[in-house]
Amino acid sequence: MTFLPLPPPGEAPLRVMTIAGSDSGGGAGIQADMRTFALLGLHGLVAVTAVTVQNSVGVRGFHEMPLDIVAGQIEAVASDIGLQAAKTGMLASSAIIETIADTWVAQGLTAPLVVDPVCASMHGDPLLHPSALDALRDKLFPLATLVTPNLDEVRLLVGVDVVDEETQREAARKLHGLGPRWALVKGGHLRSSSHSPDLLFDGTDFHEFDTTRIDTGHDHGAGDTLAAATACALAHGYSVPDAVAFGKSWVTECLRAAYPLGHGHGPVNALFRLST
Ligand code: PXL
Repeated sequence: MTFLPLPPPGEAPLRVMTIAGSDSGGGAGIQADMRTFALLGLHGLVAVTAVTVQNSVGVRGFHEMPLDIVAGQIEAVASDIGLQAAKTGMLASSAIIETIADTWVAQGLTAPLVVDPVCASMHGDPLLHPSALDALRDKLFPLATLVTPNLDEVRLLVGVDVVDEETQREAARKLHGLGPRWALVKGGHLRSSSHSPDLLFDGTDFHEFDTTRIDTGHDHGAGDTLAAATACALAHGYSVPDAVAFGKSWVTECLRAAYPLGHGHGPVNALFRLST
């Protein structure tokens, strides 16, 4: 694959912010985002929303950050360092989502924003209070350049059970109707398929991204990594379809290089970049 251009040493790289939760196992969340940012040559900025207590087997619990700390992290870096793109991951509660949306608007931020509407871990452990779905749809989606739900999140957000191409298109239309400029319905959880077809929609045109499924039990952090790499490409000025194509090829290589860890699911592996 081709990577993104690297900044010359001594010159400030483009900045991309993750607004997300910490994963103590280091596989997903902020830790995955920062790995992808760094290995693609961007400078990562962070607003921590929650600290999870988890390992490769599951999420044991999490602690939410106070709202002023969530807002303060965004304000501090936006007003000083500046950012060319951002992505959200685990947001935990409606109050945190509202705080992020209000801060984004108050700071006058116009950078591309990728919203990965994380609802649960791959083990099925909740990472978002069910009561927060309204805030996600009503407050954050209208600010998003791109939303990237998986099929479980699609069901929760727009009530569509994606089982084939037609229902995937219906889901994309409904998601787009909630206000983001683009909606990506990820097909990676269509386990019956030998392909991983993702569908991107801007209200007019559908774009399909079809790659062969990488069959690995070690795909912890895959969604985060796709959204993070897509945000990096958007920071570089890529169009949304080109940025998604880039993000998809990045996560595919990370999946190919995934490794086992602990007794459960290992993470996707952005470190593959160090050996290419
Ligand atoms: O992969 C989604 C995700 C995002 N953020 C955090 C997580 C997970 C999955 O476990 O723990 C913090």
